[in-house]
Amino acid sequence: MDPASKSVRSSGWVCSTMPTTNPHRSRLPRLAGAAILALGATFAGKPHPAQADALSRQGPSSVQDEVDAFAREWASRDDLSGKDRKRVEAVTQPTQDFSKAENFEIMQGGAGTSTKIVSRDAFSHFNQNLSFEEEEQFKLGNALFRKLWVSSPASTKASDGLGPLFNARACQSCHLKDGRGHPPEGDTDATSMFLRLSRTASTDQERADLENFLLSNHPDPTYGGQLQDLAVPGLKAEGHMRISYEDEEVRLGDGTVVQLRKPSYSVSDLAYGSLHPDTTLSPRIAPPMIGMGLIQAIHPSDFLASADPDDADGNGISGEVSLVRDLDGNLAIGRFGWKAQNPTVRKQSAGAFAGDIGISTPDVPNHNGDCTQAQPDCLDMPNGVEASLGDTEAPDPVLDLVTFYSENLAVPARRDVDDPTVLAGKKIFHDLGCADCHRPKYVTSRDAENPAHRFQLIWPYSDFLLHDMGEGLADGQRVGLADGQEWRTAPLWGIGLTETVSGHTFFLHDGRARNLTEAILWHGGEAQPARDGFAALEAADSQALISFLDSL
Ligand code: HEC
Ligand code: HEC
Ligand SMILES: [Ca+2]
Ligand SMILES: [Ca+2]
Repeated sequence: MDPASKSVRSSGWVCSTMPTTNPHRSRLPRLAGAAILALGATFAGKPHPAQADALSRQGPSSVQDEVDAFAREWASRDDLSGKDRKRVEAVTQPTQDFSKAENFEIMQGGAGTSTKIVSRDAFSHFNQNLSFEEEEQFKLGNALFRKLWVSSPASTKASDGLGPLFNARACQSCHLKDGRGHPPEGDTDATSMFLRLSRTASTDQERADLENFLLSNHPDPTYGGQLQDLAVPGLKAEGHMRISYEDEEVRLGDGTVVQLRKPSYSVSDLAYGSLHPDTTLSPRIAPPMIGMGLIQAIHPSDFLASADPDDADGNGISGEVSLVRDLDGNLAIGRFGWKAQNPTVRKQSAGAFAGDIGISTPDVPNHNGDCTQAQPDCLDMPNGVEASLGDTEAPDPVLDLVTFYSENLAVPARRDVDDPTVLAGKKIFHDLGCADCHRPKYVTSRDAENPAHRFQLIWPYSDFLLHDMGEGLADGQRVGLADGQEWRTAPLWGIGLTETVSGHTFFLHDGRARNLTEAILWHGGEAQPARDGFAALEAADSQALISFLDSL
């Protein structure tokens, strides 16, 4: 069956007489297609040659022109006819009626939403509107996502090349059950979490590279962009992440006292000397894997339209679009990662192969991952290239399949959408201003690469913009346009199934929050008024808000 027609028919929202493809399909393929080739530019600590080229063609003085041209190019929903545009505007307006569930709200991931019985596998189903051939691709991708890479040389030629430095041997080790990671418990390794390393720019050239979006940050000169706590036999791991927590008491409006644990991070057992004095540590847990292809299918103009970097509307919220470059040197919107530093699932995945597992792919072809020039033993370790298969450790189609898998994990259906407590909580969510950042709904682009992701009404509860979240959540690390206090609004779909899927309820970028209440109480900066509103609620109202989140 033609996947396009299938997706139209099974979507409740889309009227079946509508054409699914836009006659003017011109722009998104460039963004999604070219950006697909994007490279983990930070690994080498230098701009990729293609990006440097793009810059020398244009000259650094034109970067503002380039940003302006990008904004003009994506000023409106060019994928929609005038009539469609009106319809989309109407359906994505925030609701005013909290007496009943909204139409199609239950199918929060559009036609691909998984309606399977809730279980530990709730995040592991494929989008329900994939074609049969695509289901097969998804399954192959799943096997590669779970595959344990081994060190070279090995008898299993197609599976070696691990490291030499690495954090885990498989994607699945961190994204267990396609769910979220958690901080290490006790002295165990930081399996589903790691530290990103980055230092401030120290020369004019380095500052210019940041301003021109050629790099998102400057890695530590010795340890690179990430601390790997594991290494292949014969090589020393870089060191270990240490966390210590300090309790802080917060008294809520209803008199309850909540203990928040404030983490501090350090590294121990550094095997290659000290870190650069300006290097900062940014802890990150692995986010859940659902709905990523749909996020990728949101039209760029939707991000630009909700951005308000100078807070022109005076609501205290100044979301900023994360701009990054793709491999061709073109600007693209950063959507993935806790600081929205990656434009595509493919780039994020190639970066994970390189930095987290130490496996080269056609997009990030160096075989020794995050080894730096200051780690010559690491550079000298054998690699896992098998010439008969290709010239990287994971030659095509490994990255294609893993990317396809990562793009097509279905968002689970909502539960209890018309429960009166959930509806009351939903109203509180809107009244407190949570929805100002956690934007409920979008209709994805008709130009999305995969027909299954086109023109879907989706409910990720995020504007995917960067927000200053205050000192409490700050990591002090700049990544692209995100400064040390800024984070991407975390999407909330599926959040109520965290315990079911992952067996824990650790939230936020470093898993410091032990439940949803703590996660909200950590909000500061632009979200301070919303947080204070929450803290002042009567017990029944805060319980209703939590019930709403649990139904997502
Ligand atoms: C060592 C743990 C670890 C491994 C292994 C790992 N990831 Fe991740 N993953 C993370 C973390 C941490 C993040 C958040 C990164 C950030 O914000 O900098 C992430 C983010 C992502 C995202 C973006 C999620 C979002 O919500 O924006 C995708 C997609 C992803 N990983 C795919 C993969 C794939 C594919 C692999 C295997 C090639 C993989 N990951 C291996 C830890 C891991
Ligand atoms: C100014 C924008 C903003 C507002 C307003 C806001 N949030 Fe957030 N929210 C964020 C950002 C950014 C994060 C990610 C922060 C981090 O991980 O450090 C986040 C994270 C969360 C998380 C944890 C998600 C996860 O995956 O770990 C929850 C739950 C949450 N917000 C709920 C709420 C609720 C409820 C409200 C209203 C009381 C609210 N937020 C208001 C921006 C906002
Ligand atoms: Ca390798
Ligand atoms: Ca490293």
